[in-house]
Amino acid sequence: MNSFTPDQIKVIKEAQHEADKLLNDKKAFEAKFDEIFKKFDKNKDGNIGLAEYLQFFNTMLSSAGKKTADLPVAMLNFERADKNNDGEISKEEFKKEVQKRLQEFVRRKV
Ligand SMILES: [Ca+2]
Ligand SMILES: [Ca+2]
Repeated sequence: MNSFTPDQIKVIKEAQHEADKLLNDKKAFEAKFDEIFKKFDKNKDGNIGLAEYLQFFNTMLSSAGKKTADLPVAMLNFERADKNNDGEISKEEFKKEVQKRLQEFVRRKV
């Protein structure tokens, strides 16, 4: 069951198509990723901290038509993305996270 309207489904399918194209075009992906990274690395220290990740996570959920997540859910995802457990998500770690999210998004049924 989902509660999307036909218009929303159309928008999501278009977004999925775009995401799929991005995943298959390394150059386009890198450009888009840089844009996303700059947008969420608010303090420009080259890492995504927990507060910055929270914003990313909730932006992602709302753009997928979902409610924003509880803090524990976001924290769990943050810890998973922080592969070397240094308390911050580096640019490389964040790239893997964004790729994984895009892949999940493309595979999602609407
Ligand atoms: Ca930062
Ligand atoms: Ca890290």
